[in-house]
Amino acid sequence: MLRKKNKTLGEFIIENQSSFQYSSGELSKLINAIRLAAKVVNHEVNKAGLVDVLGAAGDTNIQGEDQQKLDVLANEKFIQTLKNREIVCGIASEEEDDFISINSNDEQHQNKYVVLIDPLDGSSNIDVNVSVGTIFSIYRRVTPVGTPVTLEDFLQPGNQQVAAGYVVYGTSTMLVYTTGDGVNGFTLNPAIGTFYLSHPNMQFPEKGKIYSVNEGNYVHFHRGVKDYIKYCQQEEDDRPYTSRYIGSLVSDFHRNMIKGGIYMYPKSSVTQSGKLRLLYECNPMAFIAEQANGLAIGGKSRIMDIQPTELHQRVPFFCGSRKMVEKLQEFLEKYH
Ligand code: P6P
Repeated sequence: MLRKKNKTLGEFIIENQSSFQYSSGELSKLINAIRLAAKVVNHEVNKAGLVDVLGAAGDTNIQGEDQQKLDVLANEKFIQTLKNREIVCGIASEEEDDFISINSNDEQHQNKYVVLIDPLDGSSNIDVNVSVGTIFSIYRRVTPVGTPVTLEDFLQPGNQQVAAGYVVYGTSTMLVYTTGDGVNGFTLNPAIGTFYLSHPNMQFPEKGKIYSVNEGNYVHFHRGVKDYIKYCQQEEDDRPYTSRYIGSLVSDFHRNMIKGGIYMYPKSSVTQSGKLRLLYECNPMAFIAEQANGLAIGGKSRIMDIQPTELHQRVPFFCGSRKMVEKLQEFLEKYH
Protein backbone atom coordinates (compact mmCIF):
# COMPACT_ATOMS: atom_id res chain seq x y z
CA MET A 1 0.00 0.00 0.00
CA LEU A 2 1.50 3.33 -1.10
CA ARG A 3 1.73 5.72 1.83
CA LYS A 4 2.57 9.21 0.56
CA LYS A 5 4.14 11.44 3.22
CA ASN A 6 2.50 14.73 4.33
CA LYS A 7 -0.92 13.15 4.32
CA THR A 8 -2.88 14.06 7.43
CA LEU A 9 -3.92 11.37 9.92
CA GLY A 10 -7.56 12.07 9.04
CA GLU A 11 -6.96 11.51 5.32
CA PHE A 12 -4.94 8.37 6.08
CA ILE A 13 -7.71 6.87 8.24
CA ILE A 14 -10.33 7.46 5.56
CA GLU A 15 -8.13 6.08 2.77
CA ASN A 16 -7.27 2.95 4.73
CA GLN A 17 -10.47 2.15 6.57
CA SER A 18 -11.49 -0.33 3.91
CA SER A 19 -8.46 -2.46 4.86
CA PHE A 20 -9.70 -2.62 8.46
CA GLN A 21 -11.31 -6.03 8.87
CA TYR A 22 -14.14 -4.74 11.02
CA SER A 23 -16.54 -1.87 10.70
CA SER A 24 -14.38 0.85 9.19
CA GLY A 25 -16.38 3.79 10.51
CA GLU A 26 -15.94 2.63 14.10
CA LEU A 27 -12.16 2.35 13.78
CA SER A 28 -12.05 5.88 12.43
CA LYS A 29 -14.03 7.13 15.41
CA LEU A 30 -11.71 5.22 17.78
CA ILE A 31 -8.47 6.54 16.31
CA ASN A 32 -9.95 10.04 16.08
CA ALA A 33 -10.82 9.89 19.78
CA ILE A 34 -7.24 8.94 20.61
CA ARG A 35 -5.94 11.66 18.30
CA LEU A 36 -7.98 14.32 20.12
CA ALA A 37 -7.00 13.11 23.60
CA ALA A 38 -3.35 12.95 22.53
CA LYS A 39 -3.44 16.61 21.49
CA VAL A 40 -5.00 17.65 24.81
CA VAL A 41 -2.48 15.64 26.85
CA ASN A 42 0.37 16.93 24.67
CA HIS A 43 -0.64 20.48 25.52
CA GLU A 44 -0.59 19.69 29.25
CA VAL A 45 2.68 17.72 29.11
CA ASN A 46 4.41 20.53 27.26
CA LYS A 47 3.50 23.09 29.89
CA ALA A 48 4.11 20.77 32.86
CA GLY A 49 7.14 22.76 33.95
CA LEU A 50 5.22 26.02 33.94
CA VAL A 51 1.97 25.22 35.62
CA ASP A 52 1.52 23.45 38.92
CA VAL A 53 0.69 20.07 37.40
CA LEU A 54 3.89 18.51 38.64
CA GLY A 55 4.25 16.45 41.73
CA ALA A 56 2.16 13.63 43.02
CA ALA A 57 -1.58 14.09 43.12
CA GLY A 58 -1.39 12.79 46.66
CA ASP A 59 -2.97 9.54 45.62
CA THR A 60 -1.40 6.22 44.65
CA ASN A 61 -2.56 3.89 41.85
CA ILE A 62 -3.11 0.13 42.11
CA GLN A 63 0.59 -0.32 41.46
CA GLY A 64 1.31 1.57 44.69
CA GLU A 65 3.02 4.27 42.62
CA ASP A 66 2.57 7.96 43.46
CA GLN A 67 0.13 9.39 40.92
CA GLN A 68 1.59 12.45 39.27
CA LYS A 69 -1.08 15.03 38.51
CA LEU A 70 -0.47 14.55 34.78
CA ASP A 71 -1.15 10.82 35.19
CA VAL A 72 -4.55 11.68 36.61
CA LEU A 73 -5.24 14.31 33.96
CA ALA A 74 -4.18 12.09 31.05
CA ASN A 75 -6.28 9.25 32.41
CA GLU A 76 -9.36 11.48 32.68
CA LYS A 77 -8.86 12.96 29.19
CA PHE A 78 -8.55 9.61 27.41
CA ILE A 79 -11.46 8.06 29.30
CA GLN A 80 -13.77 11.03 28.66
CA THR A 81 -12.86 11.29 24.97
CA LEU A 82 -13.41 7.57 24.40
CA LYS A 83 -16.72 7.63 26.30
CA ASN A 84 -17.99 10.46 24.10
CA ARG A 85 -17.52 8.39 20.93
CA GLU A 86 -20.12 5.77 21.97
CA ILE A 87 -18.38 2.85 20.31
CA VAL A 88 -16.39 1.74 23.34
CA CYS A 89 -18.15 -0.57 25.83
CA GLY A 90 -15.30 -0.74 28.33
CA ILE A 91 -11.96 0.79 29.30
CA ALA A 92 -9.14 -0.60 31.45
CA SER A 93 -6.41 1.77 32.56
CA GLU A 94 -3.18 1.51 34.54
CA GLU A 95 -4.64 4.30 36.69
CA GLU A 96 -7.92 2.48 37.42
CA ASP A 97 -8.13 -0.42 39.90
CA ASP A 98 -10.96 -2.06 37.93
CA PHE A 99 -12.27 -1.79 34.37
CA ILE A 100 -14.88 0.84 33.49
CA SER A 101 -18.15 -0.26 31.82
CA ILE A 102 -19.61 2.21 29.27
CA ASN A 103 -23.17 1.81 27.94
CA SER A 104 -22.39 -1.85 27.60
CA ASN A 105 -25.75 -3.01 28.98
CA ASP A 106 -27.84 -0.59 27.00
CA GLU A 107 -29.68 -2.20 24.10
CA GLN A 108 -29.51 0.95 21.96
CA HIS A 109 -25.73 1.21 22.24
CA GLN A 110 -24.13 -1.44 20.05
CA ASN A 111 -20.66 -0.66 21.48
CA LYS A 112 -18.25 -3.34 20.30
CA TYR A 113 -14.76 -2.30 21.38
CA VAL A 114 -12.77 -2.35 24.60
CA VAL A 115 -9.71 -0.15 25.02
CA LEU A 116 -6.83 -0.80 27.43
CA ILE A 117 -4.54 2.11 28.10
CA ASP A 118 -1.49 3.32 29.93
CA PRO A 119 -2.38 7.02 29.80
CA LEU A 120 1.04 8.36 30.72
CA ASP A 121 3.81 5.78 30.78
CA GLY A 122 7.12 6.89 32.26
CA SER A 123 5.43 9.68 34.19
CA SER A 124 8.19 9.74 36.80
CA ASN A 125 10.27 11.36 34.02
CA ILE A 126 7.99 14.40 33.81
CA ASP A 127 9.73 16.26 36.63
CA VAL A 128 13.08 15.88 34.85
CA ASN A 129 11.77 16.86 31.41
CA VAL A 130 12.29 13.45 29.80
CA SER A 131 9.91 12.08 27.14
CA VAL A 132 6.81 10.20 28.26
CA GLY A 133 4.14 8.36 26.32
CA THR A 134 0.61 6.98 26.06
CA ILE A 135 0.08 3.32 25.06
CA PHE A 136 -3.26 1.88 23.88
CA SER A 137 -4.62 -1.52 22.87
CA ILE A 138 -7.98 -2.19 21.21
CA TYR A 139 -10.04 -5.41 21.10
CA ARG A 140 -13.54 -6.34 20.00
CA ARG A 141 -15.61 -7.49 23.00
CA VAL A 142 -16.14 -11.25 23.24
CA THR A 143 -19.38 -11.11 25.29
CA PRO A 144 -22.70 -10.31 23.51
CA VAL A 145 -23.20 -6.70 22.42
CA GLY A 146 -25.81 -4.94 24.58
CA THR A 147 -24.94 -6.99 27.70
CA PRO A 148 -22.71 -5.79 30.56
CA VAL A 149 -19.03 -5.91 29.60
CA THR A 150 -17.10 -8.41 31.73
CA LEU A 151 -13.48 -9.06 32.74
CA GLU A 152 -13.40 -11.72 29.99
CA ASP A 153 -13.59 -8.92 27.40
CA PHE A 154 -10.29 -7.53 28.73
CA LEU A 155 -8.38 -10.75 29.44
CA GLN A 156 -7.86 -11.56 25.77
CA PRO A 157 -4.43 -12.66 24.43
CA GLY A 158 -2.56 -10.00 22.49
CA ASN A 159 -3.01 -11.96 19.24
CA GLN A 160 -6.69 -10.84 19.33
CA GLN A 161 -5.92 -7.11 19.22
CA VAL A 162 -7.56 -5.22 16.33
CA ALA A 163 -5.42 -2.09 16.78
CA ALA A 164 -2.63 -0.79 19.03
CA GLY A 165 -0.44 2.26 19.21
CA TYR A 166 1.43 4.81 21.24
CA VAL A 167 1.89 8.55 21.50
CA VAL A 168 5.40 9.73 22.31
CA TYR A 169 5.56 13.24 23.81
CA GLY A 170 9.16 13.90 22.86
CA THR A 171 11.09 16.59 20.97
CA SER A 172 8.08 16.26 18.71
CA THR A 173 4.82 14.53 19.46
CA MET A 174 4.12 11.42 17.39
CA LEU A 175 1.23 9.00 17.12
CA VAL A 176 2.35 5.55 15.93
CA TYR A 177 -0.23 2.80 15.41
CA THR A 178 -1.19 -0.38 13.60
CA THR A 179 -4.49 -2.01 12.68
CA GLY A 180 -2.73 -5.16 11.52
CA ASP A 181 -1.63 -3.79 8.16
CA GLY A 182 1.81 -2.37 8.99
CA VAL A 183 2.90 0.48 11.28
CA ASN A 184 2.68 4.18 10.44
CA GLY A 185 3.95 7.21 12.35
CA PHE A 186 2.31 10.64 12.38
CA THR A 187 3.99 13.80 13.67
CA LEU A 188 1.95 16.60 15.24
CA ASN A 189 2.28 20.10 13.84
CA PRO A 190 1.46 21.93 17.09
CA ALA A 191 0.89 25.22 15.27
CA ILE A 192 -2.24 23.87 13.60
CA GLY A 193 -2.94 20.80 15.75
CA THR A 194 -2.71 18.38 12.82
CA PHE A 195 -0.89 15.02 12.69
CA TYR A 196 0.96 14.40 9.39
CA LEU A 197 2.17 11.04 8.05
CA SER A 198 5.93 11.43 8.65
CA HIS A 199 7.03 7.77 9.03
CA PRO A 200 5.13 5.53 6.59
CA ASN A 201 5.51 1.73 6.93
CA MET A 202 7.88 1.75 9.94
CA GLN A 203 10.07 -1.36 10.21
CA PHE A 204 12.63 -2.50 12.78
CA PRO A 205 16.04 -2.94 11.15
CA GLU A 206 16.65 -6.70 11.28
CA LYS A 207 19.72 -6.10 13.46
CA GLY A 208 20.84 -3.19 15.56
CA LYS A 209 23.64 -2.13 17.88
CA ILE A 210 21.66 -0.70 20.79
CA TYR A 211 20.55 -2.57 23.89
CA SER A 212 18.18 -0.96 26.41
CA VAL A 213 18.02 -2.35 29.94
CA ASN A 214 18.33 -0.95 33.47
CA GLU A 215 21.79 -2.35 34.21
CA GLY A 216 21.41 -1.21 37.80
CA ASN A 217 19.38 -4.39 38.25
CA TYR A 218 22.12 -6.60 36.74
CA VAL A 219 22.91 -8.40 40.02
CA HIS A 220 19.25 -9.48 40.26
CA PHE A 221 18.93 -10.81 36.68
CA HIS A 222 18.84 -14.50 35.83
CA ARG A 223 21.92 -16.07 34.24
CA GLY A 224 20.71 -16.03 30.61
CA VAL A 225 20.02 -12.27 30.70
CA LYS A 226 23.38 -11.58 32.38
CA ASP A 227 25.19 -13.62 29.72
CA TYR A 228 23.37 -11.78 26.91
CA ILE A 229 24.33 -8.38 28.38
CA LYS A 230 27.97 -9.53 28.56
CA TYR A 231 27.64 -10.73 24.92
CA CYS A 232 26.52 -7.20 23.92
CA GLN A 233 29.58 -5.78 25.70
CA GLN A 234 32.18 -8.13 24.18
CA GLU A 235 34.63 -6.79 21.58
CA GLU A 236 33.83 -9.18 18.73
CA ASP A 237 32.15 -8.96 15.29
CA ASP A 238 29.89 -5.86 15.32
CA ARG A 239 30.17 -5.54 19.10
CA PRO A 240 30.39 -3.96 21.64
CA TYR A 241 26.88 -2.52 21.24
CA THR A 242 25.78 0.84 22.64
CA SER A 243 23.77 0.95 25.87
CA ARG A 244 20.85 3.41 25.75
CA TYR A 245 18.15 3.45 28.45
CA ILE A 246 15.81 6.42 28.76
CA GLY A 247 13.58 4.87 31.41
CA SER A 248 10.54 5.50 29.23
CA LEU A 249 9.37 2.37 27.35
CA VAL A 250 7.76 4.33 24.52
CA SER A 251 10.91 6.39 23.91
CA ASP A 252 13.33 3.44 24.05
CA PHE A 253 11.02 1.38 21.81
CA HIS A 254 10.57 4.22 19.31
CA ARG A 255 14.32 4.85 19.01
CA ASN A 256 15.03 1.14 18.62
CA MET A 257 12.38 0.81 15.89
CA ILE A 258 14.06 3.58 13.91
CA LYS A 259 17.72 2.74 14.59
CA GLY A 260 17.55 -0.97 15.44
CA GLY A 261 17.93 -2.36 18.93
CA ILE A 262 16.51 -4.46 21.74
CA TYR A 263 14.60 -3.37 24.85
CA MET A 264 14.63 -5.65 27.90
CA TYR A 265 12.70 -5.58 31.15
CA PRO A 266 13.46 -9.03 32.59
CA LYS A 267 12.05 -10.66 35.69
CA SER A 268 14.57 -10.74 38.51
CA SER A 269 15.05 -11.90 42.06
CA VAL A 270 13.41 -8.59 43.06
CA THR A 271 10.62 -8.38 40.45
CA GLN A 272 9.58 -12.04 40.07
CA SER A 273 7.27 -11.32 37.08
CA GLY A 274 9.09 -8.30 35.70
CA LYS A 275 7.67 -4.78 35.95
CA LEU A 276 5.79 -4.07 32.73
CA ARG A 277 2.06 -4.82 32.46
CA LEU A 278 0.94 -7.37 29.90
CA LEU A 279 -2.39 -5.85 28.86
CA TYR A 280 -1.67 -2.17 28.28
CA GLU A 281 2.09 -2.02 27.83
CA CYS A 282 3.54 -5.30 26.50
CA ASN A 283 0.71 -6.50 24.23
CA PRO A 284 0.26 -3.23 22.30
CA MET A 285 4.02 -2.75 21.91
CA ALA A 286 4.34 -6.41 20.84
CA PHE A 287 1.61 -5.96 18.18
CA ILE A 288 3.43 -2.92 16.81
CA ALA A 289 6.81 -4.70 16.97
CA GLU A 290 5.60 -7.76 15.02
CA GLN A 291 3.83 -5.55 12.48
CA ALA A 292 7.18 -3.75 12.04
CA ASN A 293 9.09 -7.01 11.38
CA GLY A 294 10.38 -7.16 14.97
CA LEU A 295 9.86 -9.69 17.77
CA ALA A 296 8.42 -9.51 21.28
CA ILE A 297 8.84 -12.36 23.78
CA GLY A 298 8.30 -12.89 27.49
CA GLY A 299 11.05 -15.47 27.72
CA LYS A 300 10.39 -18.70 25.81
CA SER A 301 6.94 -17.60 24.59
CA ARG A 302 5.66 -14.92 22.24
CA ILE A 303 4.15 -12.08 24.28
CA MET A 304 0.94 -12.06 22.21
CA ASP A 305 0.26 -15.75 22.88
CA ILE A 306 0.15 -15.32 26.68
CA GLN A 307 -3.34 -15.92 28.08
CA PRO A 308 -3.92 -13.09 30.59
CA THR A 309 -5.22 -13.98 34.07
CA GLU A 310 -5.33 -10.55 35.75
CA LEU A 311 -6.01 -6.99 34.58
CA HIS A 312 -2.72 -5.57 35.92
CA GLN A 313 -0.51 -8.61 35.61
CA ARG A 314 3.19 -8.12 34.90
CA VAL A 315 5.40 -10.13 32.55
CA PRO A 316 9.07 -10.11 31.56
CA PHE A 317 9.42 -8.24 28.24
CA PHE A 318 12.07 -8.46 25.49
CA CYS A 319 11.32 -6.66 22.26
CA GLY A 320 13.01 -5.23 19.18
CA SER A 321 15.06 -6.17 16.11
CA ARG A 322 14.39 -9.75 15.12
CA LYS A 323 17.96 -11.04 15.05
CA MET A 324 18.79 -9.44 18.41
CA VAL A 325 15.76 -10.95 20.15
CA GLU A 326 16.56 -14.35 18.59
CA LYS A 327 20.14 -14.15 19.90
CA LEU A 328 18.83 -13.28 23.39
CA GLN A 329 16.47 -16.27 23.17
CA GLU A 330 19.48 -18.55 22.62
CA PHE A 331 20.95 -17.36 25.92
CA LEU A 332 17.64 -17.67 27.77
CA GLU A 333 17.10 -21.22 26.52
CA LYS A 334 20.53 -22.31 27.77
CA TYR A 335 19.30 -22.01 31.37
CA HIS A 336 15.66 -23.16 31.15
P1 P6P B 1 12.97 1.21 35.85
C1 P6P B 1 8.13 3.55 33.36
O1 P6P B 1 7.75 3.51 34.74
C2 P6P B 1 8.22 2.11 32.89
O2 P6P B 1 6.99 1.50 33.02
C3 P6P B 1 8.72 2.07 31.44
O3 P6P B 1 8.25 3.14 30.68
C4 P6P B 1 10.23 2.10 31.61
O4 P6P B 1 10.92 1.48 30.53
C5 P6P B 1 10.44 1.32 32.92
O5 P6P B 1 9.21 1.42 33.65
C6 P6P B 1 11.54 1.92 33.76
O6 P6P B 1 11.63 1.13 34.92
O7 P6P B 1 12.71 0.17 36.92
O8 P6P B 1 14.13 0.86 34.96
O9 P6P B 1 13.02 2.62 36.36
